[in-house]
Amino acid sequence: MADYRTFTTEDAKRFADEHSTLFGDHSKLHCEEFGDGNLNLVFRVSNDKGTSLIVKQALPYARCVGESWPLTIDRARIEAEVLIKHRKLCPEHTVEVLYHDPVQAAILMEDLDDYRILRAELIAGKQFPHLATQLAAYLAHTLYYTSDFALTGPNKKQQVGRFLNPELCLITEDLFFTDPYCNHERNNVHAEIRSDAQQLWHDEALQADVAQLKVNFLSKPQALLHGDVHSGSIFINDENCKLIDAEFGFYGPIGFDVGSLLGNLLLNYLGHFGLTADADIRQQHQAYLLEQIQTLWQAFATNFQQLMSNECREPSLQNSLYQQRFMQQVFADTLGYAGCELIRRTVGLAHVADLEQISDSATRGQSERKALKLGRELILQRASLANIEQVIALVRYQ
Ligand code: SR1
Ligand code: MG
Repeated sequence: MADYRTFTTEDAKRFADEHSTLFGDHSKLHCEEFGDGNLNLVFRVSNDKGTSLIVKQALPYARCVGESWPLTIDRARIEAEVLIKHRKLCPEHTVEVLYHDPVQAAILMEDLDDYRILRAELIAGKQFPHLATQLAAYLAHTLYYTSDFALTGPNKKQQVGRFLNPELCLITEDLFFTDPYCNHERNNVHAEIRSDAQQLWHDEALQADVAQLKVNFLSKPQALLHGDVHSGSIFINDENCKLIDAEFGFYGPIGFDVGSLLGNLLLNYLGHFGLTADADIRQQHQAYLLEQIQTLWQAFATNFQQLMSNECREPSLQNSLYQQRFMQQVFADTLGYAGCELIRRTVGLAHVADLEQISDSATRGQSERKALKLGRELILQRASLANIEQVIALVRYQ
């Protein structure tokens, strides 16, 4: 930490120039800081010929709160190592890390300047036919090849140790599983839904199930997760999508990554009740989202099952009955974590634009109430919902 200094645009230019040959010898470089995320500085460094790279630097505190919330800069190492590992396992859908400096907590990576952020695109009502199949491939490959099905016991334990990530996990433990279920000062509850939020603080049955999901999160190191698969961590264009921002990565329950994504697609579905006034356009977009949700689970489960059947070298895990049970448990976890994501993005610290951009507060309140209700049902019914079709039916009923 002694030699760490917060980058200026000049530092970011120098860093990009020193660690890449892309710009050539005599390039005049430009740089802007454009990060609007919760935690880090993000610079775009470019030359006159239009070549550009991204420099991301972890600040020693959470940017969205300020220096009163200190945060380890080791998260940049975690992010770089998770992305490098995930890119080896799924190069098509993982951003490329070119260099990582652990002292400056800085990462040099490809600029996805011909991509856009998925959340903004979905809010605008854009549709991407291959979204679910591409994300299912990313999730199945990264999660399968870092699980007990693919790694030996000793290797897996070593990996778990490299990615403990206690400080960032604690953020998730608090923001996902604790704050929304009590009157916490970090929460952000709109006046319109105050009484709905209060019900969460006294809902013992729901809190018991959330406690179970939290314990799973704390103590089920199934695979190396991305750890923050929301639609702001996904860049997309008409052909492809790529995951960025893996600083919350750690060995945790597979359903956490799948469920976070599912939850974000549902938030967009519910947001469109207030974002899109024209009923035909809204229904068409919502039908697209439900189709993608169905495909996401089906393609993820098919990919993962095929990998288990064809590639598993661990004899006891080759048992097909065990594999079926495993997928059923991942499905239940997925639904539970999707439910938690719906609730924490509605009443917790970190909201999403899918709901925040609904301008009329009463209309926004209706979407938020639906998010709380659907989140609750997904959590409570996660073990009794037998398949994704039943989940879709539950969503349609909202
Ligand atoms: C203080 S960090 C708030 C949220 O932003 C990140 O992207 C994670 O989702 C985290 O929960
Ligand atoms: Mg992030």
